[in-house]
Amino acid sequence: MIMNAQILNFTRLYRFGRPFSTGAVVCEAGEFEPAALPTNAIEGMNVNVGENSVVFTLALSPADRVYGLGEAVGALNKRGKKYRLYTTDDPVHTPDKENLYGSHPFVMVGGAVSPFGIFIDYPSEILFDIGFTKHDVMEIVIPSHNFNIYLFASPERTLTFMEIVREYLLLTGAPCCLPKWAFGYQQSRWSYPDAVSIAETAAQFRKLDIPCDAIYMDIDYMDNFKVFTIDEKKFPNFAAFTGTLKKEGFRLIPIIDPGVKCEDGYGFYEEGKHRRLFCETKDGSFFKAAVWPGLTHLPDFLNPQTRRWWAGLCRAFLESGIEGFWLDMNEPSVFYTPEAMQAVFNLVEDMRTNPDIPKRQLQEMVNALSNNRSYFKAFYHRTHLGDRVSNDEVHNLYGTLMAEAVADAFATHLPDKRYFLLSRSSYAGLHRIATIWTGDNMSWWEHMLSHIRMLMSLNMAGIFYTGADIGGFGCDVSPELMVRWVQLGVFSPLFRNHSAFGTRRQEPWAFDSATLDILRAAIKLRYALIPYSYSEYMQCVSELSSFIRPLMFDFDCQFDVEDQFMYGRSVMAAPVHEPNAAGRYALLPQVHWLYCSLLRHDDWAVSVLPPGVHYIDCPLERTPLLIRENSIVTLSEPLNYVGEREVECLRVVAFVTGTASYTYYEDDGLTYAYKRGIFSLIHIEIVNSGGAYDITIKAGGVPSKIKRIDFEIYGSDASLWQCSRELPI
Ligand code: MIG
Repeated sequence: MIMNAQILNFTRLYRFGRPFSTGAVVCEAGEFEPAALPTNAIEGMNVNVGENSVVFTLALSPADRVYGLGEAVGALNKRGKKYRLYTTDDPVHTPDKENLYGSHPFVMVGGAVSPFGIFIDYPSEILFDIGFTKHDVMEIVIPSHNFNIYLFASPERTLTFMEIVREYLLLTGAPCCLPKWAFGYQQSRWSYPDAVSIAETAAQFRKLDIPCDAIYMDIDYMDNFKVFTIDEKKFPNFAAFTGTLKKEGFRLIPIIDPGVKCEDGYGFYEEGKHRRLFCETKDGSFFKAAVWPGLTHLPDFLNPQTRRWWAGLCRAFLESGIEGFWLDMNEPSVFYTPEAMQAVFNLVEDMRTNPDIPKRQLQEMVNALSNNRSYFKAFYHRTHLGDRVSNDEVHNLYGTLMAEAVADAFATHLPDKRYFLLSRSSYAGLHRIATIWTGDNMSWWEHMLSHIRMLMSLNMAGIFYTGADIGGFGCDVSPELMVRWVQLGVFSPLFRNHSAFGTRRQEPWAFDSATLDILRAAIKLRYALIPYSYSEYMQCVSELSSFIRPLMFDFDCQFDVEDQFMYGRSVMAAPVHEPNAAGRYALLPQVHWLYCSLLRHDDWAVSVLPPGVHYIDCPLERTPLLIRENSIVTLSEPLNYVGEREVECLRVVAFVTGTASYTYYEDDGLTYAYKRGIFSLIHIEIVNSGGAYDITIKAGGVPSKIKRIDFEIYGSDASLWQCSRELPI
């Protein structure tokens, strides 16, 4: 049966069969009328109900663009590729890959057709063939008869892509607001295995005058990879250690993996077994999955009791001063099962006596060991009603449910504190409680471009604050790639340098001294921009409009620009992402732009560029940044870490040919007081009156800590005009 209902502003819900309730949607459809089975089309898409599937097809014209799908390998415009939405741990993101760690089944189509969006709320595999098999056809295959599909379309008027994103966020909820320190630089490595190496790393940052806010603890902090343990030999007094670091401005972010090691006497394993909180096989025994700890059981996060239990296990960390977690392997990732491994042993045994067995057979069998789909069909969850459902049927929810458990721990134990929660796997709706990074990229130039594209696509899916491993996770990074990536990182909300064990060290000081100086300058630029970044982020969340956007969303662009993006409303990033370049081409749409090439946060070379395609010079030691005509950017002196001291002087850099106005937002950055209206606003208006500038400043909300604003205003000929104003006025 299919029902449909008109909800929100321009959303239509079609319900096929009896969908599994995924939790992705926050808004209730309410009462709605059953409609006739659409034998032919929904909003121009053909609907084909097959025996085991429903297939939507849509003809694409050359001018149509397709955006969305959140985390995916490939172009921003999704045309020309196949995407399989089935969460998986794939550490090699080559262009042929169809799926990654997340599932965000939301796409928008527009160009020849008036823009519209589709969100398919279905927690298992969906195939999007977007002009791959047939160049001019998009085909969506849902191998089920039970799902919700939401269409965002208006018969009355032309929607913009941004309006469709906003409608999607009305439906799935506002992104959660991370603490302000999340906008600092973060250092990670697999691993800093003990307190000594973490303390040394922290000390290096301060000694070398490089700002940093967080250090990650990868899997080696645990006792034998047993989740919720801390190896006491490595961390003799964890709470005291956390406290000392926090005083120096560093937050520690430990990793949590889902698999619970099967080891007699290990309390959490015993308890989970006893309370039957682990996933089971068909016959009711606990499913065994090999991951880092060896054999483990997977917590059944679909079961609310498991989530409550898990939230309780987080408590000791929170009591030790932890304010953020990093959730890994929650697709879930399974290296192998004992049965699958046994089959390999059997084959090897057969090969001893039978030389005719081709070696390739063994090779293939070994390759198929990790994350084989058969595993996910072989274990079951318990729903809140007590029914059983195979993991495969709800596969894409596992990571989000794990994140929900951890988010609950924060909500329960630190109710007024904003937390930092970074998950690898995600499903639509995760953005309400957590965020993601884009997993195991490589130190490849190509993955800088991926990073840029995913920032934009993930922002469309509501994940405003996100990023990729800066410098690349796998492989060795060159100093030049590191520099360019950190310069991109200035505009990547999550600014985390992370790398895998066995790879070249990637800390800022791991290269030559010239590289260190450039990296330091770029990181300081990032910190100088935090007043703008944070103010923009908070306002974008409250307006439900993406923080990072492709140019095509804000301007008339004849074609897709995939390697530049708007970072908030005033700034465009055009990172250099190719080797041996001393600049790049940039498309500057519609208005004039102030091109700034920054040697340091306080050393800018500027020029005014008219609309068009320009080659912008940008030697290695400079970070490129563009300010939109009639826009304002707010900066401060870079601190060593967010909150080191009160920012009392705001620096305003503006490019004004007519009138520019900006609302600067500020709050405590740590609690939910802003939800109760405890924040301050400074409205700034600058009018270029030919030769001079008229500045108006108005305060709103609670009194701001800002005592002075220093203005640096550039006019149409790039000449600089400076002045200062004391506050309050
Ligand atoms: O199988 O914890 O994506 O960030 O450093 C690899 C070790 C497991 C994968 C994560 C990566 C992390 C690594 N993990």
